[in-house]
Amino acid sequence: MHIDKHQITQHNEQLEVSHRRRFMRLADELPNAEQVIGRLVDFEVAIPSWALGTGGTRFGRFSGGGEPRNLEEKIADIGVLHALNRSSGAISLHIPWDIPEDYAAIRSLAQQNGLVFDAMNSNTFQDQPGQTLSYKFGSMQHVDKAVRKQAVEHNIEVIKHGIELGSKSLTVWLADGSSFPGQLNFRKAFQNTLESLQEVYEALPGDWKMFVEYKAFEPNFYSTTVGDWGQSLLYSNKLGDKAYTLVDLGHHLPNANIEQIVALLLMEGKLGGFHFNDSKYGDDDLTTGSVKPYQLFLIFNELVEGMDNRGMDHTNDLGWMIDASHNLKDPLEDLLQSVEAILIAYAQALLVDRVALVEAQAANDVVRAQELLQQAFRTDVRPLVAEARLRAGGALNPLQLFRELDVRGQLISERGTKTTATGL
Ligand code: PSV
Ligand code: MN
Ligand code: MN
Repeated sequence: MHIDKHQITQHNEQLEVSHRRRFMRLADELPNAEQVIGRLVDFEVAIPSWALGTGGTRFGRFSGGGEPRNLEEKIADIGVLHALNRSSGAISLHIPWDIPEDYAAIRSLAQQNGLVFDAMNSNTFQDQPGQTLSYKFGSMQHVDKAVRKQAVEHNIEVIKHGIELGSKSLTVWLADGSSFPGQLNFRKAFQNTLESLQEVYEALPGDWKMFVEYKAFEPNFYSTTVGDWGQSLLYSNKLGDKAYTLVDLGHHLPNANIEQIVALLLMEGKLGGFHFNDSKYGDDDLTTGSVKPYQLFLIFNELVEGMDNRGMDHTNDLGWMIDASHNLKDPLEDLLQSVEAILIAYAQALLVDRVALVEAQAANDVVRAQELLQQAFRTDVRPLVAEARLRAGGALNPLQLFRELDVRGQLISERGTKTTATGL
């Protein structure tokens, strides 16, 4: 399955007149439309290899068919997304779900699809076939040094795959923790984990970053050894300059103020990576922006403010990735929706009148501060996002074109109905 340039051009020609009308009206009202469009054109968010198949729950999985059966097909799927929206030009792999057999062939396939390799993800939360020791009671925290060593070696292996593919970062998410009080000595679990992470850190190339991802609960339900941003920050501070905290939007306790967390991590120069999704309850991994779009905007508001304050490059200085997957929608349509929601929230954050906000804050003008944020949030920026996509060579309406071209139907005829993408 491949999308041709002329299919995109044809689609754009059909929509162009009404798009231009809406775009001109909006651009006319905004002081910085061109600047926002430039930022949107540059923005890229990585797609994880495991989001391309229908996600399951522990109660069942309902495959939609045409799912990618190997790494090559996963790259092809992300190629389709990127051709449509020009903002998904990176893939994040999970080892051992995506072990590349022929590096040169995989690299060249990615290149043909306009993709680079984003963060590599290790997996010590599942036992793999042929593995000697079990992670049932944790990996890097384990009471047995031999299990910890196995986990460290796996992570070093992942780095090696990443070097071959041109990746520049390793994301470590650990399921380590305990499910019952008394099961674990918290301090020893922390120390063991730190020591293991240090060994992995030693193997990190000079130009790589390590992202330490935290999560409040699940699969352990009493304690998690990298359970919140405080613990992640402790690890990354102790590890060194190449280690950063990774924020996954679904990994907090209910009502956590994620925008404040983001602001402080940026202030400390320790925010490294981001996993986008949305949730109502826990780590629901729903489509980004589908449940709490205002929160997503508030997070982007802090990201923009914090990155500008530190002179950071919006596109390259943080690792942006979607980490969502669920049971109901076509996974590719879902990802198109997530990317759109991310770009909308980003564009809205770029519209905030920062000078006026600083003045309102200095004057304790609470009402004015709120108005300024909501003025930006309530602006319908979709024509700006579409214009950026048009200028970058993408489709004015990626989801509509995806359906018009019957991409899923074509994938099903190529791959069949009984497909299971590798992953969770
Ligand atoms: C864990 O819930 C997580 O968010 C981590 O990023 C994993 O690597 C990913 O999901 C895939 O299971
Ligand atoms: Mn995640
Ligand atoms: Mn998660």
